[in-house]
Amino acid sequence: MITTEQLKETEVLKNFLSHAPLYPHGFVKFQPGGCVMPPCYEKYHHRIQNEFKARDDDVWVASFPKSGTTWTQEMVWNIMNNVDLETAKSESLDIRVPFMEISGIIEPGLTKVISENAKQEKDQSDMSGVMPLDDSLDSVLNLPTEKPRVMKTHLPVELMPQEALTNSKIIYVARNPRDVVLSWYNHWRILEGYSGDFDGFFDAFLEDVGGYYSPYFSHNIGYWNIRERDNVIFIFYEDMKKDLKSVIKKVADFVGKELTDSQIEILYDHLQFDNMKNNKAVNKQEEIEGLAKLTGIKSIGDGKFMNKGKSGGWRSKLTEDQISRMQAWEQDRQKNTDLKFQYD
Ligand code: PPS
Repeated sequence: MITTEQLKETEVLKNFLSHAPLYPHGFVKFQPGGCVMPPCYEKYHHRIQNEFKARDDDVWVASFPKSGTTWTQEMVWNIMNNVDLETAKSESLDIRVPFMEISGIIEPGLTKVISENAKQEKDQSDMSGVMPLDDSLDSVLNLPTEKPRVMKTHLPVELMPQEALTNSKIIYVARNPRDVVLSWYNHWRILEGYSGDFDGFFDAFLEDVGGYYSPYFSHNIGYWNIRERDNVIFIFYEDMKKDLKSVIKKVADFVGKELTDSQIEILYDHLQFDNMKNNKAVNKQEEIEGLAKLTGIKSIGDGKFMNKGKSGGWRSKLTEDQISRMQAWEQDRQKNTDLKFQYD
């Protein structure tokens, strides 16, 4: 049974929310687990619990945001679909691998603005890249039954449909928190119109209230603790950077697909950062532009969704003080786990 709890109104939280125009009602904590979400999520949570039914062959890509989800989605969809690059390049990833709960984290007022503006949009092509926002759960429920569904979620284990955690294949991708916080800040600037500076955002991240799906560590540790189940695999962004072919093989093996050497070569090339950055089926450029048009929220800064695509960027971006605060935070949050990250 899920309950919600108010967050402590600290200066750090107030500062964060004062720069987050899409969340006028702030955030609450969902218990058990303590996941930070907008209050409107509660209703969607119940819908997911009641309406979602796992299918025998379901496959999930799960993660804390900014951990390499899109990269993993594209890898997994291609593994599941015989490296069908023709479809992969022509159909948006958001349609092929829908994000189950996205509608639930959009405030109802904004959903209304989005759908009214969408109705007024005469040129339907402007909408082509936008993910199904008005009812993302439906887009998952309506995926054809002829082939396995591949779905995206950022839900922590406590909020996932429990039968999915036991019956479905789950590929969890994790990335070190120092690069995640930088990528997350860029995300909030370009997608949420976040107008605050990085320092305040960083403080909120360390206080475990830096945006929905926080806290970072309990999210990662929740999946880490179930990684030995036969239906779960835990992979790292940094390993994908270092040796993508091995990760492709490992994941293919996990989902029971055999790829030829030539398919692995083709997929490896397709998944390179520059190729994904220039591929409009996955780079989210149309989504960001479409969303800005529909919500009236403007991106701040000139960041891109496919922004840097590197490991270790934190070394030149975080101050010495931020690095030592982050290390202390990591040590504290990792006291009772053997989960370790790679930082370069
Ligand atoms: S989201 O919004 O949570 O789904 O974002 P997510 O996809 O998890 O993370 C986005 C970051 O992943 C980087 N990315 C890649 N890195 C390397 N190679 C490839 N092919 C690739 N594709 C996506 C993307 O650039 C974001 O990281 P940053 O550091 O912001 O560049």
